[in-house]
Amino acid sequence: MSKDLDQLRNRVDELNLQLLSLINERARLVQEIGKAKETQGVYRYDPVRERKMLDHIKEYNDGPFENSTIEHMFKEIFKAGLELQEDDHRKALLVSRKKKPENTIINLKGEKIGDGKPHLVFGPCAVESYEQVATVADAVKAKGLKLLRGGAFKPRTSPYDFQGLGLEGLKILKQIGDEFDLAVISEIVSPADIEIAVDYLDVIQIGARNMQNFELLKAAGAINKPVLLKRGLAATIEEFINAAEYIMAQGNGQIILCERGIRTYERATRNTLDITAVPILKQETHLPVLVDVTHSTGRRDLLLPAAKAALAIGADGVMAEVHPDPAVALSDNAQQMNLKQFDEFMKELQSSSFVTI
Ligand SMILES: [Mn+2]
Repeated sequence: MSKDLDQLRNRVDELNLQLLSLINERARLVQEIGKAKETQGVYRYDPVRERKMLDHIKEYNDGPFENSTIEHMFKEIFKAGLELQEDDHRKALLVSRKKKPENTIINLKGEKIGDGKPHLVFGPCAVESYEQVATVADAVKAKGLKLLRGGAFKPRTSPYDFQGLGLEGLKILKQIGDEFDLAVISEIVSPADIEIAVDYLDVIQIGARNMQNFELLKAAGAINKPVLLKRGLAATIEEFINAAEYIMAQGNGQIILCERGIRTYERATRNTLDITAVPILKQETHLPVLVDVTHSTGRRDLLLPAAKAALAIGADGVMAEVHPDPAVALSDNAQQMNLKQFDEFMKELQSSSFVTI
Protein backbone atom coordinates (compact mmCIF):
# COMPACT_ATOMS: atom_id res chain seq x y z
CA MET A 1 0.00 0.00 0.00
CA SER A 2 2.75 2.45 0.97
CA LYS A 3 4.57 1.53 -2.21
CA ASP A 4 1.48 2.49 -4.23
CA LEU A 5 1.26 5.80 -2.42
CA ASP A 6 4.90 6.49 -3.16
CA GLN A 7 4.33 5.78 -6.81
CA LEU A 8 1.34 8.09 -6.96
CA ARG A 9 3.30 10.81 -5.22
CA ASN A 10 6.17 10.40 -7.62
CA ARG A 11 3.75 10.79 -10.47
CA VAL A 12 2.37 13.99 -8.90
CA ASP A 13 5.93 15.30 -8.60
CA GLU A 14 6.51 14.57 -12.26
CA LEU A 15 3.29 16.30 -13.27
CA ASN A 16 4.22 19.34 -11.17
CA LEU A 17 7.43 19.68 -13.14
CA GLN A 18 5.59 19.24 -16.42
CA LEU A 19 3.11 21.94 -15.41
CA LEU A 20 5.98 24.18 -14.41
CA SER A 21 7.72 23.79 -17.71
CA LEU A 22 4.46 24.32 -19.62
CA ILE A 23 3.60 27.45 -17.62
CA ASN A 24 7.04 28.88 -18.30
CA GLU A 25 6.89 27.97 -21.95
CA ARG A 26 3.58 29.79 -22.13
CA ALA A 27 5.15 32.79 -20.36
CA ARG A 28 7.94 32.99 -22.93
CA LEU A 29 5.39 32.97 -25.74
CA VAL A 30 3.39 35.69 -24.01
CA GLN A 31 6.58 37.78 -23.78
CA GLU A 32 7.18 37.36 -27.49
CA ILE A 33 3.61 38.42 -28.20
CA GLY A 34 4.13 41.44 -25.93
CA LYS A 35 7.21 42.51 -27.87
CA ALA A 36 5.46 42.08 -31.21
CA LYS A 37 2.52 44.15 -29.97
CA GLU A 38 4.84 46.84 -28.60
CA THR A 39 6.46 47.39 -31.99
CA GLN A 40 2.96 47.71 -33.45
CA GLY A 41 2.05 50.15 -30.68
CA VAL A 42 -0.93 48.04 -29.56
CA TYR A 43 -2.10 47.93 -25.97
CA ARG A 44 -1.20 44.59 -24.46
CA TYR A 45 -4.34 43.62 -22.56
CA ASP A 46 -6.98 42.13 -24.82
CA PRO A 47 -10.14 41.14 -22.90
CA VAL A 48 -11.88 39.70 -25.97
CA ARG A 49 -8.99 37.34 -26.61
CA GLU A 50 -8.90 36.38 -22.93
CA ARG A 51 -12.61 35.54 -22.94
CA LYS A 52 -12.16 33.36 -26.05
CA MET A 53 -9.26 31.47 -24.43
CA LEU A 54 -11.26 30.81 -21.25
CA ASP A 55 -14.30 29.57 -23.20
CA HIS A 56 -12.10 27.33 -25.28
CA ILE A 57 -10.47 25.81 -22.18
CA LYS A 58 -13.83 25.24 -20.51
CA GLU A 59 -15.12 23.48 -23.59
CA TYR A 60 -12.47 20.82 -23.12
CA ASN A 61 -12.83 20.57 -19.37
CA ASP A 62 -14.18 17.16 -18.41
CA GLY A 63 -13.45 17.40 -14.70
CA PRO A 64 -13.02 16.66 -11.93
CA PHE A 65 -12.49 20.44 -11.53
CA GLU A 66 -15.53 22.60 -12.03
CA ASN A 67 -15.46 25.23 -14.76
CA SER A 68 -15.37 28.05 -12.22
CA THR A 69 -12.25 26.56 -10.58
CA ILE A 70 -10.54 26.03 -13.93
CA GLU A 71 -11.42 29.60 -14.95
CA HIS A 72 -9.98 30.94 -11.70
CA MET A 73 -6.72 29.04 -12.10
CA PHE A 74 -6.24 30.05 -15.72
CA LYS A 75 -7.09 33.67 -14.92
CA GLU A 76 -4.12 33.62 -12.51
CA ILE A 77 -1.85 32.27 -15.24
CA PHE A 78 -3.11 34.94 -17.67
CA LYS A 79 -2.57 37.66 -15.07
CA ALA A 80 1.00 36.56 -14.39
CA GLY A 81 1.68 36.64 -18.13
CA LEU A 82 0.27 40.14 -18.44
CA GLU A 83 2.45 41.29 -15.55
CA LEU A 84 5.51 39.94 -17.33
CA GLN A 85 4.59 41.95 -20.41
CA GLU A 86 4.14 45.06 -18.27
CA ASP A 87 7.55 44.52 -16.61
CA ASP A 88 9.20 44.16 -20.00
CA HIS A 89 7.45 47.28 -21.23
CA ARG A 90 8.55 49.31 -18.21
CA LYS A 91 12.16 48.17 -18.60
CA ALA A 92 12.07 49.15 -22.25
CA LEU A 93 11.30 52.84 -21.53
CA LEU A 94 13.90 55.30 -22.82
CA VAL A 95 14.40 56.64 -19.29
CA SER A 96 14.94 53.14 -17.88
CA ARG A 97 18.22 51.68 -16.61
CA LYS A 98 17.64 48.70 -18.85
CA LYS A 99 17.76 50.95 -21.90
CA LYS A 100 20.78 52.88 -20.64
CA PRO A 101 22.71 51.39 -17.69
CA GLU A 102 25.02 54.37 -17.10
CA ASN A 103 23.94 57.51 -15.22
CA THR A 104 22.78 60.51 -17.19
CA ILE A 105 24.94 63.47 -16.18
CA ILE A 106 23.69 66.99 -16.79
CA ASN A 107 26.29 69.71 -16.98
CA LEU A 108 25.10 73.09 -15.71
CA LYS A 109 27.89 75.62 -15.99
CA GLY A 110 30.35 72.99 -14.76
CA GLU A 111 28.07 71.44 -12.09
CA LYS A 112 27.64 67.86 -13.20
CA ILE A 113 24.32 66.67 -11.81
CA GLY A 114 24.31 62.88 -11.60
CA ASP A 115 28.07 62.46 -11.17
CA GLY A 116 27.65 60.89 -7.74
CA LYS A 117 28.40 64.06 -5.78
CA PRO A 118 25.68 66.12 -4.07
CA HIS A 119 24.57 69.32 -5.83
CA LEU A 120 22.60 72.03 -4.12
CA VAL A 121 20.01 74.37 -5.58
CA PHE A 122 18.86 77.43 -3.67
CA GLY A 123 16.86 80.52 -4.39
CA PRO A 124 13.67 82.33 -3.57
CA CYS A 125 10.26 80.79 -4.13
CA ALA A 126 9.34 83.65 -6.45
CA VAL A 127 11.34 86.29 -8.30
CA GLU A 128 10.09 89.53 -6.76
CA SER A 129 12.75 92.04 -7.83
CA TYR A 130 16.30 92.26 -9.16
CA GLU A 131 17.62 93.23 -5.70
CA GLN A 132 15.86 90.35 -3.94
CA VAL A 133 17.26 87.69 -6.31
CA ALA A 134 20.71 89.34 -6.44
CA THR A 135 20.97 89.21 -2.63
CA VAL A 136 20.32 85.46 -2.65
CA ALA A 137 22.58 84.93 -5.69
CA ASP A 138 25.38 86.68 -3.83
CA ALA A 139 24.98 84.35 -0.82
CA VAL A 140 24.81 81.29 -3.11
CA LYS A 141 27.96 82.32 -4.95
CA ALA A 142 29.80 83.09 -1.70
CA LYS A 143 29.33 79.44 -0.72
CA GLY A 144 30.90 78.24 -3.94
CA LEU A 145 27.55 77.03 -5.24
CA LYS A 146 26.45 77.30 -8.85
CA LEU A 147 22.71 76.68 -9.05
CA LEU A 148 20.02 79.28 -8.50
CA ARG A 149 16.27 78.79 -8.58
CA GLY A 150 13.48 81.36 -8.68
CA GLY A 151 9.87 81.30 -9.84
CA ALA A 152 8.75 83.73 -12.53
CA PHE A 153 5.47 81.98 -13.31
CA LYS A 154 3.81 80.85 -10.10
CA PRO A 155 0.93 78.39 -10.36
CA ARG A 156 -0.74 79.04 -7.03
CA THR A 157 -3.53 77.25 -5.23
CA SER A 158 -5.60 80.43 -5.14
CA PRO A 159 -6.08 82.61 -8.24
CA TYR A 160 -5.83 85.66 -5.96
CA ASP A 161 -2.30 84.79 -4.76
CA PHE A 162 0.80 86.36 -6.38
CA GLN A 163 1.15 84.82 -9.85
CA GLY A 164 4.76 85.87 -10.50
CA LEU A 165 6.45 88.50 -12.67
CA GLY A 166 6.34 86.36 -15.83
CA LEU A 167 8.72 87.34 -18.62
CA GLU A 168 10.06 90.19 -16.49
CA GLY A 169 11.09 87.59 -13.91
CA LEU A 170 12.88 85.51 -16.55
CA LYS A 171 14.82 88.60 -17.63
CA ILE A 172 15.92 89.23 -14.05
CA LEU A 173 17.06 85.62 -13.71
CA LYS A 174 19.00 85.78 -16.98
CA GLN A 175 20.74 88.98 -15.96
CA ILE A 176 21.67 87.57 -12.55
CA GLY A 177 22.80 84.26 -14.04
CA ASP A 178 25.19 86.17 -16.30
CA GLU A 179 26.42 88.58 -13.63
CA PHE A 180 27.04 85.93 -10.96
CA ASP A 181 27.94 83.08 -13.33
CA LEU A 182 25.17 80.88 -11.93
CA ALA A 183 22.93 78.40 -13.74
CA VAL A 184 19.32 79.55 -13.33
CA ILE A 185 16.28 77.31 -12.98
CA SER A 186 12.68 78.47 -13.30
CA GLU A 187 9.29 76.98 -13.86
CA ILE A 188 7.43 77.31 -17.15
CA VAL A 189 3.70 76.63 -17.12
CA SER A 190 2.62 77.02 -20.72
CA PRO A 191 3.85 75.19 -23.83
CA ALA A 192 3.82 78.53 -25.67
CA ASP A 193 6.41 79.97 -23.25
CA ILE A 194 8.90 77.09 -23.52
CA GLU A 195 10.66 78.41 -26.61
CA ILE A 196 10.98 81.92 -25.19
CA ALA A 197 12.28 80.56 -21.88
CA VAL A 198 15.13 78.73 -23.61
CA ASP A 199 16.84 82.09 -24.18
CA TYR A 200 16.68 83.06 -20.51
CA LEU A 201 17.12 79.87 -18.48
CA ASP A 202 19.67 77.09 -18.01
CA VAL A 203 17.02 74.66 -16.77
CA ILE A 204 13.30 74.63 -17.51
CA GLN A 205 11.32 73.42 -14.53
CA ILE A 206 8.02 71.62 -14.90
CA GLY A 207 6.20 71.89 -11.60
CA ALA A 208 4.26 69.36 -9.59
CA ARG A 209 0.90 70.69 -10.77
CA ASN A 210 1.95 70.26 -14.38
CA MET A 211 3.58 66.85 -14.18
CA GLN A 212 0.84 65.38 -16.33
CA ASN A 213 0.36 68.40 -18.56
CA PHE A 214 1.26 66.30 -21.56
CA GLU A 215 1.40 69.16 -24.07
CA LEU A 216 3.86 70.96 -21.81
CA LEU A 217 5.94 67.76 -21.43
CA LYS A 218 6.02 67.33 -25.20
CA ALA A 219 7.05 70.95 -25.70
CA ALA A 220 9.85 70.51 -23.14
CA GLY A 221 10.90 67.35 -24.96
CA ALA A 222 11.27 69.21 -28.24
CA ILE A 223 13.94 71.64 -27.00
CA ASN A 224 17.64 71.19 -26.36
CA LYS A 225 17.73 72.38 -22.75
CA PRO A 226 17.79 70.50 -19.42
CA VAL A 227 14.40 69.99 -17.80
CA LEU A 228 13.77 69.62 -14.08
CA LEU A 229 10.60 67.59 -13.65
CA LYS A 230 8.86 67.61 -10.30
CA ARG A 231 6.72 64.75 -9.10
CA GLY A 232 3.01 65.50 -9.06
CA LEU A 233 1.44 65.89 -5.64
CA ALA A 234 -0.66 62.76 -6.09
CA ALA A 235 1.44 60.95 -8.68
CA THR A 236 2.71 57.41 -8.29
CA ILE A 237 6.35 56.70 -9.09
CA GLU A 238 5.21 54.93 -12.24
CA GLU A 239 3.26 58.00 -13.38
CA PHE A 240 6.29 60.17 -12.58
CA ILE A 241 8.56 57.95 -14.69
CA ASN A 242 6.06 57.99 -17.54
CA ALA A 243 5.92 61.79 -17.40
CA ALA A 244 9.72 61.83 -17.85
CA GLU A 245 9.30 59.38 -20.71
CA TYR A 246 7.01 61.92 -22.44
CA ILE A 247 9.91 64.39 -22.48
CA MET A 248 12.53 61.89 -23.56
CA ALA A 249 10.29 60.37 -26.24
CA GLN A 250 10.43 63.76 -28.01
CA GLY A 251 14.22 63.65 -28.09
CA ASN A 252 15.29 65.53 -24.97
CA GLY A 253 17.08 63.21 -22.55
CA GLN A 254 18.44 65.96 -20.28
CA ILE A 255 15.99 65.39 -17.46
CA ILE A 256 16.44 65.85 -13.72
CA LEU A 257 13.76 64.24 -11.54
CA CYS A 258 12.69 65.99 -8.35
CA GLU A 259 10.86 64.35 -5.45
CA ARG A 260 8.89 67.10 -3.72
CA GLY A 261 6.56 65.19 -1.42
CA ILE A 262 3.17 63.69 -2.06
CA ARG A 263 -0.23 64.27 -0.52
CA THR A 264 -1.16 61.82 2.22
CA TYR A 265 -3.44 61.98 5.27
CA GLU A 266 -0.54 63.33 7.36
CA ARG A 267 -0.95 67.00 8.30
CA ALA A 268 2.19 67.54 10.41
CA THR A 269 4.06 68.38 7.23
CA ARG A 270 2.79 70.20 4.15
CA ASN A 271 3.32 67.05 2.07
CA THR A 272 4.86 63.69 2.89
CA LEU A 273 8.42 63.35 1.65
CA ASP A 274 8.56 59.99 -0.09
CA ILE A 275 12.20 59.36 0.69
CA THR A 276 12.31 55.83 -0.73
CA ALA A 277 11.19 57.20 -4.09
CA VAL A 278 14.80 58.37 -4.46
CA PRO A 279 16.51 54.93 -4.57
CA ILE A 280 13.58 53.51 -6.56
CA LEU A 281 13.93 56.23 -9.21
CA LYS A 282 17.70 55.74 -9.23
CA GLN A 283 17.26 52.00 -9.79
CA GLU A 284 14.52 52.23 -12.38
CA THR A 285 15.87 55.17 -14.37
CA HIS A 286 19.27 56.53 -15.37
CA LEU A 287 18.22 60.11 -14.54
CA PRO A 288 19.57 62.23 -11.67
CA VAL A 289 17.20 62.73 -8.73
CA LEU A 290 16.92 65.80 -6.51
CA VAL A 291 14.87 66.27 -3.36
CA ASP A 292 13.00 69.51 -2.75
CA VAL A 293 13.04 69.79 1.03
CA THR A 294 11.08 73.06 1.13
CA HIS A 295 7.85 71.95 -0.52
CA SER A 296 7.94 68.37 0.76
CA THR A 297 8.11 69.43 4.40
CA GLY A 298 6.73 72.97 4.41
CA ARG A 299 8.61 73.40 7.67
CA ARG A 300 11.84 75.27 8.22
CA ASP A 301 12.82 73.05 11.18
CA LEU A 302 12.73 69.96 8.95
CA LEU A 303 14.81 71.29 6.07
CA LEU A 304 18.14 70.11 7.46
CA PRO A 305 17.16 66.58 8.60
CA ALA A 306 15.27 66.06 5.34
CA ALA A 307 18.29 67.21 3.32
CA LYS A 308 20.59 64.86 5.25
CA ALA A 309 18.19 61.98 4.70
CA ALA A 310 17.96 62.78 0.98
CA LEU A 311 21.73 62.75 0.50
CA ALA A 312 22.19 59.69 2.72
CA ILE A 313 19.68 57.71 0.67
CA GLY A 314 21.41 58.58 -2.59
CA ALA A 315 19.84 61.75 -3.99
CA ASP A 316 21.99 63.66 -6.49
CA GLY A 317 21.15 66.88 -4.76
CA VAL A 318 18.86 68.97 -2.66
CA MET A 319 16.73 71.97 -3.48
CA ALA A 320 15.57 74.52 -0.90
CA GLU A 321 14.15 78.02 -0.86
CA VAL A 322 16.07 81.01 0.45
CA HIS A 323 14.68 84.54 0.67
CA PRO A 324 16.38 87.68 2.04
CA ASP A 325 13.31 88.38 4.19
CA PRO A 326 10.90 85.43 4.23
CA ALA A 327 8.42 87.25 6.46
CA VAL A 328 7.52 89.61 3.62
CA ALA A 329 7.89 87.05 0.79
CA LEU A 330 5.04 87.04 -1.70
CA SER A 331 4.79 83.24 -1.53
CA ASP A 332 5.77 80.34 0.76
CA ASN A 333 6.83 82.63 3.60
CA ALA A 334 6.46 79.89 6.24
CA GLN A 335 9.25 77.68 4.94
CA GLN A 336 11.84 79.80 3.14
CA MET A 337 15.15 80.26 4.93
CA ASN A 338 16.60 83.70 5.53
CA LEU A 339 20.28 84.28 4.81
CA LYS A 340 21.42 83.50 8.36
CA GLN A 341 19.43 80.28 8.41
CA PHE A 342 20.90 79.49 5.00
CA ASP A 343 24.42 79.86 6.45
CA GLU A 344 23.59 77.53 9.33
CA PHE A 345 21.92 75.03 7.02
CA MET A 346 25.02 74.86 4.84
CA LYS A 347 27.39 74.62 7.79
CA GLU A 348 25.40 71.78 9.35
CA LEU A 349 25.01 69.95 6.06
CA GLN A 350 28.72 70.17 5.29
CA SER A 351 29.68 68.96 8.75
CA SER A 352 27.46 65.87 8.61
CA SER A 353 29.74 62.87 8.33
CA PHE A 354 28.16 61.33 5.23
CA VAL A 355 28.02 64.46 3.13
CA THR A 356 31.00 65.88 1.30
CA ILE A 357 30.13 68.93 -0.68
MN1 LIG B 1 7.77 77.79 -3.17
